[in-house]
Amino acid sequence: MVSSPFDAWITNDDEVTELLGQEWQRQTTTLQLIASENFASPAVLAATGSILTNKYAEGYPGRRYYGGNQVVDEMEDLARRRLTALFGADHANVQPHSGANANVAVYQALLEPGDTVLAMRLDQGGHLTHGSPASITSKWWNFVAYGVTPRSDDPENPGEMIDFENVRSQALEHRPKMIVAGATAYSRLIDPVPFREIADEVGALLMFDSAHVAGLIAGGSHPNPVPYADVVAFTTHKTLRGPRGGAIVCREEHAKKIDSAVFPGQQGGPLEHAIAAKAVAFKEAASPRFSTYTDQIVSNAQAFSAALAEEGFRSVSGGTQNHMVLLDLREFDEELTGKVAQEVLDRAGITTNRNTIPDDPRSAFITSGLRVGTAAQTTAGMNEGEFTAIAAMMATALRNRQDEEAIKAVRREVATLCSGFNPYANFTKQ
Ligand code: DSN
Repeated sequence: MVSSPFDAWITNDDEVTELLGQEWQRQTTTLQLIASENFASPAVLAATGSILTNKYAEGYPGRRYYGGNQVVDEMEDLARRRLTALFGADHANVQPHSGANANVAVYQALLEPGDTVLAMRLDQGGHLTHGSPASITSKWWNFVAYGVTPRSDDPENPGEMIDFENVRSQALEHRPKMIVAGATAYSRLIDPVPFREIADEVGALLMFDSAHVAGLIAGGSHPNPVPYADVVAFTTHKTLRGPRGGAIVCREEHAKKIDSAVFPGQQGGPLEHAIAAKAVAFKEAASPRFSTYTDQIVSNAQAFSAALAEEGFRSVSGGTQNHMVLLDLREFDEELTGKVAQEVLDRAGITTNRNTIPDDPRSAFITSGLRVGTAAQTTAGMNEGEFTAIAAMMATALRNRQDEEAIKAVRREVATLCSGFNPYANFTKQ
């Protein structure tokens, strides 16, 4: 049986213990480069696994539909206070179970069915809940899209960045009730100011989906959209390094509508164990050490992008200003798809995800792109030197993808590297 620090707690279920052991081994002996993942602290893990999972607490602090919520009320208030302080917001809702739930709750709170919303198209870097035809959001609301500028060979202006002329012209043409800023596959800093200006010009609300960059904002590495946006929605588990979940902060004028949309509009009982873990994460993110961490995430991503370029990979938009690099694999190898690259790298112990790139000729299931991120391995203590080495390992595995021995050799190199950077080195058996 493969062992993990949870063995002492799960004494009655060998199958679950074994699978947890295997996942423990996977996470600590291979490289986690998925841009939306991170390693939560042992304190966050412990709060997530706490007895608060036992408690029903439909409603909000002081207005619950069940008894016995004195402690839970204090816990949720603590999480809300920490979150409003972290971002300088008027109001916080910490109940969304996920980022998608948070986004849909914002739409439900501030829009009527059929209202027009302007957001970034999924294949340009947006998210499913920004009106993708596959998402319920496109059925309830009338989404129109903006995208990125065309690619250019000018190194001073490489293109593939948010096209604010397109945002403005779409806004003037469609007069949306809401504009959504924010992306999931976009490696550039998103400035909230031009979004606010365009929203004001057409009388639209501004929602900022900061799921990917919430941690970078908390650490001060990216600008805070809270002074500019009506609402900011995000996940708590990406760069923010908390438990899996969502949260919303908003201006006081929207507080009541946002709360009603989350509960009872979208959800039933809140996950108070996750809320306790969010409180832990918000405290961690408020510490000066967290700013050092988020600056290091960005610096690592920039070193990673440069080292990948040396290996012949092209970064979409020519580089990065956040925690991710979106690779156009065609430059490295015209035949290599994102799907194959992800599978080969999995075998080499390097976990990534395939991703469409702007104007991708291949489908979302195959793709010409690969998305990599630095947040998790930066948590584990890796710096620019390690990311430069990882770029070389990726290139070796992908160049030799028909050669199983070469891939195994990279996997051994990965294991050696990971052995010096275990994110849970001090998290021993209870
Ligand atoms: N799954 C998230 C991501 O990977 O970006 C978006 O929902």
